[in-house]
Amino acid sequence: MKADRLLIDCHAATMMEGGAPYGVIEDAAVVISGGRIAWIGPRVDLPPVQAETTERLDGRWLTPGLIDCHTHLVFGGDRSGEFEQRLGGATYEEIARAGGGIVASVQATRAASEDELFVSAMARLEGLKATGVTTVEIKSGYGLDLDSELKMLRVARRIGREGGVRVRTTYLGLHAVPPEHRSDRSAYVDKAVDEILPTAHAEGLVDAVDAYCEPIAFSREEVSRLFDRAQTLGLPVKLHADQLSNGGGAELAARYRALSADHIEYATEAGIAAMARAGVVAVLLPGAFLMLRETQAPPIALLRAQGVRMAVATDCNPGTSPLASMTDALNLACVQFRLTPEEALAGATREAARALGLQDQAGLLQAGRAADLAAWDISRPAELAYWLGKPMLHARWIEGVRS
Ligand code: DI6
Ligand code: FE
Repeated sequence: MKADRLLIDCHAATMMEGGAPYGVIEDAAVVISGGRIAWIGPRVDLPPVQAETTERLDGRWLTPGLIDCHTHLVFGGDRSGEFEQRLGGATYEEIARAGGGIVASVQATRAASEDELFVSAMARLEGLKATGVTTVEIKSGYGLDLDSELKMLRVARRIGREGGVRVRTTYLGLHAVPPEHRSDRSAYVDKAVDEILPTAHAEGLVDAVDAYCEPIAFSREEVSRLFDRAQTLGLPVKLHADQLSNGGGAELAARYRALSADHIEYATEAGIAAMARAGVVAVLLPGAFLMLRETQAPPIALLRAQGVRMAVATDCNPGTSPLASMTDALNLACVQFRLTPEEALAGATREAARALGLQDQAGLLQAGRAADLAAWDISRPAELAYWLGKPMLHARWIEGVRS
């Protein structure tokens, strides 16, 4: 077999289900050809290969490239002042209702140029890349008018072209009511549904549609209007659901066969059952849980019992989750939500791919998939969820190209 690249002298945590924990192959070999994994298995079974490059990894571990399936990576300004206010006793809801919160980021994002947004997002992206991320989802939602939402989404696409990661974009039009519509929220929903989403979609800027379903944000009825339009356009949906209170978000996500319902701290047993029936992935966001000092963890036992797939993401955003490390997110998911390190790593690979509709392309080390890989200086896969702040990454490959 002819190939571009052969990786040897390594162990692989393939994250394939049904076999060894983490889908481990000890003393593995990986053959890469045309940007895809052409062969992976124990080195003793390796067929004859003529590879242009052979790389010895000195006993390091390979995993699928990590996938951060929920971020708000593009935004102007920062909200460290609100962090200080919260430490002084103010709550997230109080700050939001007083015109701070998301709306503060909207003002800063509208004021920023496309280049400024690109540069500041790239600085945060470095933290994700340094922790093995090869695919990142990026939401809009800090623009909230046509030009600013398009601006955010164009920056996200540019990150996909120039940033050294695979990017999936999400239109998060129903994130907050923008200040100019405070007295007329239904006109804003109309605009998001009838004008902004169709325009952004026509420009090829939208891979999925999201909304923030919460009493401080949008109601189920408002979200349904947006999701109906997304379905008409053939776009998959996701939902910020049941984070701060139970609002039936999990059921709503299930009704629309959403790719994912994210947060879900307050989802009920009925909501989880509906997600299970509809195949909705639960995206767990332990950074927001930490920063808001929440006390009610997502119903992990119910998710396991119902067989709901669990992904883990950073939710990197200026208000509730200034987290730019994917391995730290794994640790927080284990410590706060009691995921096992294997569940957490699956949540940042196989299940995160599913939460983005990429389950046939990424998220596993398997022949036929994109050669998106990470090599790590660790002695066991669980170390990825164990350390906080320790650099462990040796190299990343996207479609077989080392970076
Ligand atoms: N994701 C969000 O979009 C909101 N919370 C969350 O976890 C609000 C983010 C913000 O405050 O800017
Ligand atoms: Fe979010």
